[in-house]
Amino acid sequence: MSKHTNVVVATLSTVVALSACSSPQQSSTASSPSGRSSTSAVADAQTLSAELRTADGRSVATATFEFANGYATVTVKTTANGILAPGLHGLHIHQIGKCEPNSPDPMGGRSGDFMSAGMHYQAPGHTGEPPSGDLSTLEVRKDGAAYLVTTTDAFTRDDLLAGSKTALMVHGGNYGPDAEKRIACGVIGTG
Ligand SMILES: [Cu+2]
Repeated sequence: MSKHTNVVVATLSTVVALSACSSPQQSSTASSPSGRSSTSAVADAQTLSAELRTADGRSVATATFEFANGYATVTVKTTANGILAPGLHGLHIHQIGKCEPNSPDPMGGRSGDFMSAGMHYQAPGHTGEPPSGDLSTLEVRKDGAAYLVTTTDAFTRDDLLAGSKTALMVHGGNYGPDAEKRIACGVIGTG
């Protein structure tokens, strides 16, 4: 005996999920921050930036820090290909806003490129690891380009501008001896 089999075609309602991940906010038209800042009238006043250069003065990347809603959105984008070596690079805010080639370590260590920027930045009252200024690793493509957007609430805008200011540093690598090298640096400021 052969049975007649009804083939039921289940109609799968195709839910087209238009990737619902929120896209990064456009930087140009920021909505008004939730009105606590009394001194600054424009949204741009909440943004800091840095231009990163190599020790021999080549411009290699720009960085912006947008402060809103209690955290910072950090964007790092290369402006020239072929300067940064492909691979992973440590990316940190260092404690002193200086980017000087062949400069002395303020702690008395060896001189070297960008050493006068000091150690990794720690926000007031923070002592633990990782330091407040440690950011996500910068991944550089084979063509030497990189683009990173990350977010942190480990410091405020005022923190980064206080005292001797701060600097954003790209290291030669993420592990091993290259991680010690400081290959691109930019003072973080309002410019
Ligand atoms: Cu560093």
